[in-house]
Amino acid sequence: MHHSFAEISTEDLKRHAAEHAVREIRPGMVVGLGEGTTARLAVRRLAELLQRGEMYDIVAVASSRRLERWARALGISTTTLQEHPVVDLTIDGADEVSPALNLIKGRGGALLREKIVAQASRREVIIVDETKLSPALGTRCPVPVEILPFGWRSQAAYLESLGARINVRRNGRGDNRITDQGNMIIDCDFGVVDKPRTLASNLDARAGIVAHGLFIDFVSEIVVGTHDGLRILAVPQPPKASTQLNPNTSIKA
Ligand code: A5P
Repeated sequence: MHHSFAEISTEDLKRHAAEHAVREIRPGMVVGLGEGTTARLAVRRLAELLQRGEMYDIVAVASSRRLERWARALGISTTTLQEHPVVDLTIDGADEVSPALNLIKGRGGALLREKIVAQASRREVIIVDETKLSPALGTRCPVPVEILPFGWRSQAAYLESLGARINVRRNGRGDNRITDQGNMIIDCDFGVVDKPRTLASNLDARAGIVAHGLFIDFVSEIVVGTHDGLRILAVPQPPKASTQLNPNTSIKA
């Protein structure tokens, strides 16, 4: 069926990207699943294919407890990284995508598990609609930072010293949002992040900061739903941050 451009909603753009990514799943795979409305469209699609018998013999690693429950309810067999430490293909969303194909993630609050799953994945396929593309990280959204509740005000001060305007994330009841790990999230508005690698290493180096939403060198492929059709942005080199056990060697997965 032909749609005029005006009829295509953001939801449709997300769905096109999600369906494209799901086509890359093969029987026998361990599949990583991310949080967010776009990634959930992929989960729903995968469940449909399984139900119809058009897909079989896959197990999924979910990157949040809530998502795991939901995937199981849809009939997807779930597993853990304990049982399957290497994931064949992960499909996840993103909040912002830079021209270098680096990401900000974590609006859904699952950034740490999403990063652990991405790091364990042979391929990390990111699905977004075109509104997520930005000229530089930090243009569209703040950088979520997951911190241990212990001494959190000292992390808040550290984040401010790096130039962030901070916002402790709260839930609907106005309480601090608590992650699956029992930690807090501080949304950090750094403005446009000129040096994402430097910022990432400053955050990685700080005890008490458990994770941050800058995903640098994690991506294999980005599927973008646009009004002109799908755009596939592929990373020529395999991502450095994933599946290598020793970053100083180049182990082939
Ligand atoms: C989840 O923690 C995030 O990293 C998501 O990938 C992000 O929030 C994308 O969500 P939407 O697909 O709903 O925009």
